[in-house]
Amino acid sequence: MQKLCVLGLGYIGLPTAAMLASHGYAITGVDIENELLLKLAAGDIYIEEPELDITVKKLMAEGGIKLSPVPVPADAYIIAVPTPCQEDKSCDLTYVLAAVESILPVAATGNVIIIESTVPPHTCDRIIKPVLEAAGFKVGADIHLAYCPERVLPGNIMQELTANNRIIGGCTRRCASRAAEIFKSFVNGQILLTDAKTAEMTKLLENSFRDVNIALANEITQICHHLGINALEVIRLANQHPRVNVLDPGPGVGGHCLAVDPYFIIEKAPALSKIIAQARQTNSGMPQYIAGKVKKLLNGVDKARIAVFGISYKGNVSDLRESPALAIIEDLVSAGYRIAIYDPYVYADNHAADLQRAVENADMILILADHQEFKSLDYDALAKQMRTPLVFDTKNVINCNEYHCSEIIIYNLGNVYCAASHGI
Ligand code: SAJ
Repeated sequence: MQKLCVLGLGYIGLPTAAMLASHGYAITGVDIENELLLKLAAGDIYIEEPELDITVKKLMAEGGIKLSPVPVPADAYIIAVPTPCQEDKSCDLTYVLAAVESILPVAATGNVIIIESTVPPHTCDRIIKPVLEAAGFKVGADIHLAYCPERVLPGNIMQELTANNRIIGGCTRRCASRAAEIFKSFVNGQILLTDAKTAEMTKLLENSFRDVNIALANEITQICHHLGINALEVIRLANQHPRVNVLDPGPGVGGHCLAVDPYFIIEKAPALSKIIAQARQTNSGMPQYIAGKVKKLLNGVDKARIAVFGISYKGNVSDLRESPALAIIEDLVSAGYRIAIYDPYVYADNHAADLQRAVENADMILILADHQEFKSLDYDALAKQMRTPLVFDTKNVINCNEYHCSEIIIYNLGNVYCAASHGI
């Protein structure tokens, strides 16, 4: 049985390790966080993903995944460690390089080393390959290096790990084909071979495209508000065109992907990355825009109390990384508003009690994440417990048509009826 080390047991590494162990590989999961290894060994699966919990627990019980703080001799190594943004928004490769260095003592001729972490273009060719060659290996001859970006959607990782097409970018064609052999064991989608720098750039383009599209939606929404036009209706109708697909406006763009990856292109070509940089600026400005709308809506309400519904970076996940909700809350707290938070994914204790406590005497329900639960709440019933029956729905989860004859006043990001008649 082929032995494989997965370095980095986070949102991508742990599901990948579980998937490979379920498809016939002898897996050793490696992580520098001893705390995390202890949690895993105790069956505490710290990542909420459908099917992940059951799969990992079963594999741990059967010895399908062994754990180690350092890499062990194996046939292949997959590196899925964080690549955070530094202060200047450039990519921090510290963890990736530390992972590569940690493999060197056990690396052997014929090994395959696969980078899954999102990295700037030319990282494999110009930064990782020299480290391996300085250790005496000839990349493409006696060791193989490839870049294989993941494109799974948090909240649906286990399903997308097998279904999605996969890009395999090798430092040489042989590197790509050696890495492809591993992914063919579980990927039902197409396996698309290319070179490493193309694969690195492709991954960044995928997320930059999505970030630019969302920025267009956010910009159109601000323009429509200014012109008294319902932005959501404009986007809905525009998307009826066979070749138009404008995404949804929102309170901003969070997560460790779209909010970070475009900067890895900008750092390599700042003078040329104009649209990409502007999109980042537009999306990063949305929390301030939303906070400004909240203040307008609550103008004149003394010591206003706001019930924030949803603080994770997107609906139906508990991940808070780069969440725009946190920036909005910080702005409102520093402006003197009293904030109560209700997020069934982040604070999974007593939902009913938390919900009541949040809305009691509130002057606004501010929806900042599109959690499934928020789509079916009875806002009329909640309004009866509020001091001011007001909802600002920045994720457009509420069907306003259901509340036309009720007491509650609902704004969403495009609804000009609310915007114009109440001057937001
Ligand atoms: N968002 C909007 N409007 C939209 C869609 C999303 O404001 O129409 C916001 C979300 O609320 C969230 C942020 O953007 O704050 C990112 O959400 P997302 O739906 O793009 O999901 P991510 O960031 O969790 O996953 C993305 C995906 N990339 C693409 O769809 C191109 C996923 O496939 C990647 O694997 C992942 O980034 C990654 O890890 O790179």
